[in-house]
Amino acid sequence: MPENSLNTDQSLRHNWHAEEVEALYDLPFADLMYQAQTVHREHFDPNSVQVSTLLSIKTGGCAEDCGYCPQSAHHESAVKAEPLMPLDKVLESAAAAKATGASRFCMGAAWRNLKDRDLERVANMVSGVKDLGLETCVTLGMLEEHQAVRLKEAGLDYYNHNLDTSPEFYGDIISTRTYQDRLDTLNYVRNANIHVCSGGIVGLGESRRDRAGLLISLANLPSHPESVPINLLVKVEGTPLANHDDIDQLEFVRTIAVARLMMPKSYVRLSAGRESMSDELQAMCFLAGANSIFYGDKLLTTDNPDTNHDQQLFNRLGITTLIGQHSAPAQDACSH
Ligand code: SAM
Ligand code: DTB
Ligand code: SF4
Repeated sequence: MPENSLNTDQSLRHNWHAEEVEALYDLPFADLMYQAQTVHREHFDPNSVQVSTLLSIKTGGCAEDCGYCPQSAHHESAVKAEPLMPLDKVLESAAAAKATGASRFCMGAAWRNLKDRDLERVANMVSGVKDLGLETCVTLGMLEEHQAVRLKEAGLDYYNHNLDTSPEFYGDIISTRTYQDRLDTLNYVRNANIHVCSGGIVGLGESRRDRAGLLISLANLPSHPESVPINLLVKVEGTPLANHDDIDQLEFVRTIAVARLMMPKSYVRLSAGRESMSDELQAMCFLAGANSIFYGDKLLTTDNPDTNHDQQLFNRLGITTLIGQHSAPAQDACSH
């Protein structure tokens, strides 16, 4: 498949149902890992991981009430609201990311939705980052159709917008926008020929059925997202979920493995939460089929493992990062 082609392979399944996905989850751990690793090797180099760098271009003060998020104005976290970052600062940061070898630069804004008054400023950021020779990604909340078209025209490669959890559990976590709102945004992004990055969070207090439900919602989209971030809840003081019980770590690995099996050609990103994971748990996630991470000391507002540590881990595991080059899957998976 040529560089930048979209993930529309019709041989991929879009008709998953709950019982069969739960049956995958129920497999003995070794069998699940074996299946996931086998499928992973059919489509990707198992020793290669794609890395993206994140920058918060508009921090805090968000109108949404997402229960996990330190940037929501509804919660009393230590994050303070800041205005949209000026273009020169964004480009400075992108140039620094490029110098450390990042291939994709992801800009995140704590917005409920993109306002037309900010559209041109963000479009200029996208064009500026693109001109530096980086792949571009933004996550700005809900989009309207014309905004997706404008961002594509500015040079946007990826739009991140997560479904977060199952449709059934969603209302326990977010009340200020609906699941359908999120699906509408993904549809506009796809129609504008922008690569879709969409995943969710594990550890919100959801059941296994909900985790399966999230993966079904993602896999049963008309095309699989090219990139599927699986976040482990980062518990932040002041958010409603700050004192939640930890999820069983093997259940997290199972979720990565099931995502790999259901969306075999998508990049599965071991996303937020790595700071609280041991090297061994991360290694198990890579074995289960995760092949992308965020690289850099910070996510949006919370800590990420430092880059030296990540580099050492990759060295210990014999993993090549796709830093400084476009990722090239082993066979015919869509290119990133
Ligand atoms: N405001 C935009 C939105 O919600 O689409 C973009 C930024 S938002 C921070 C992007 C994603 O980060 C969320 O959808 C959620 O999945 C993830 N996220 C936010 N806070 C998190 C936390 N504490 N732990 C894990 N993931 C988190
Ligand atoms: C995604 O799924 N995870 C990233 C990215 N997309 C934008 C964000 C994680 C945020 C974790 C909490 C924080 O740092 O504020
Ligand atoms: Fe706002 Fe996004 Fe945080 Fe929800 S996840 S509160 S939309 S920044």
